[in-house]
Amino acid sequence: MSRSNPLKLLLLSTPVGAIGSGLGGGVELTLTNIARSLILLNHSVTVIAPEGSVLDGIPLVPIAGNLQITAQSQGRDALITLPANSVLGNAWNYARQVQHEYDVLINFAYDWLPFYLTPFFERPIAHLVSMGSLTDAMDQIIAQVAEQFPATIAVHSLAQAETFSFRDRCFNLKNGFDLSQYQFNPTSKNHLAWVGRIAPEKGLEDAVAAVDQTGIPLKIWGVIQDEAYWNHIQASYPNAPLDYCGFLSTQDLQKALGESRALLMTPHWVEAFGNVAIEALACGVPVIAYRRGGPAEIVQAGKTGWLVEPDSVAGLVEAISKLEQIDRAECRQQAEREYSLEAIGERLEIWLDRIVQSQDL
Ligand code: HBI
Repeated sequence: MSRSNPLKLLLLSTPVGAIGSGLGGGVELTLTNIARSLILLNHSVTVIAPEGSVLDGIPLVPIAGNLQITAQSQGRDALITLPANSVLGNAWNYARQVQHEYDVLINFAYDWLPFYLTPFFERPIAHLVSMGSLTDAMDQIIAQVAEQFPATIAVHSLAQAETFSFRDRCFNLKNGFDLSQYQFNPTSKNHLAWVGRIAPEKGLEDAVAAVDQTGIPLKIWGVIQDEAYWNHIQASYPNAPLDYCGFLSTQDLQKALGESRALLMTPHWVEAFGNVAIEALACGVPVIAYRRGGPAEIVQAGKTGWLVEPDSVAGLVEAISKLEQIDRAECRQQAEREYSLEAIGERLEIWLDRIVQSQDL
């Protein structure tokens, strides 16, 4: 579906890491997929990102300077900080100079500056907020933009929007993936999967406790972000059948993940979306997830996986025993129906049209 009047779009990435470094987390994949989706719709797309970023076939403006520290490592009362010669400041100074070459700017940074600068720009800025509420200063500045520029704030799930006071002014973009990168696997080997940063908010210990009871091997992929936490889990469950498989590229991960009986998602925080849930579904892998945050809005209980009482290991064990009720082809079909580049493309068109129209008034 291509639109009548294509837009010239400038996408500004996260300042916490170069695209392809893994430092940027989920938003690296999100930005790449949204850029691809917009190009499929005939828009012209340019991306601004920290130097060293890699983005095949999409015009990229590298920005030098010092990376931003991550927002989730701050407390609720964290001060707004910028390093000297910040990538964030340099990126938005560049954007100010070139803004008239574009129709809409799209901000992917979960940082104070882009929101503060929005009223000073002569071109509309659309903001894709990548996490739930984390700090008072961010909540306040995003609320101000949501108030002054209705329709410009997008989120990945209703649960994420619920964490903010401006929940009713959030457009639910969900997410979208290039599903041609994911191979449907109709059969599985006898192991379960867990994918994500190994850190306390991700709740890996619950998945380990569940397989310690069921005896089904658990393959684990992801960066060990908190070594002490990982060592504590291993010490607590010395006999659990665990297999740590490292941090893989999308291509290698989807191949290995696709052989799993199911993906276990055990977040202890409100996961804004849960990209790995879609990656699993795209490979035909059912998802067993706590009924919490983004994954609870993705999994269709009894059809593409099971939803479990949050923090209930017994619930995880019970869901694992019901996996044969799930048809793996249904999992792939849900990914294609709701989370393909075409599907998010339709949502992007609605979001951008509303912003362009509110400008014309
Ligand atoms: N922290 N300060 C800051 N800015 C971001 O853009 C940011 C972040 N932490 C995590 C993050 N982005 C991405 O990993 C999101 O996908 C969650």
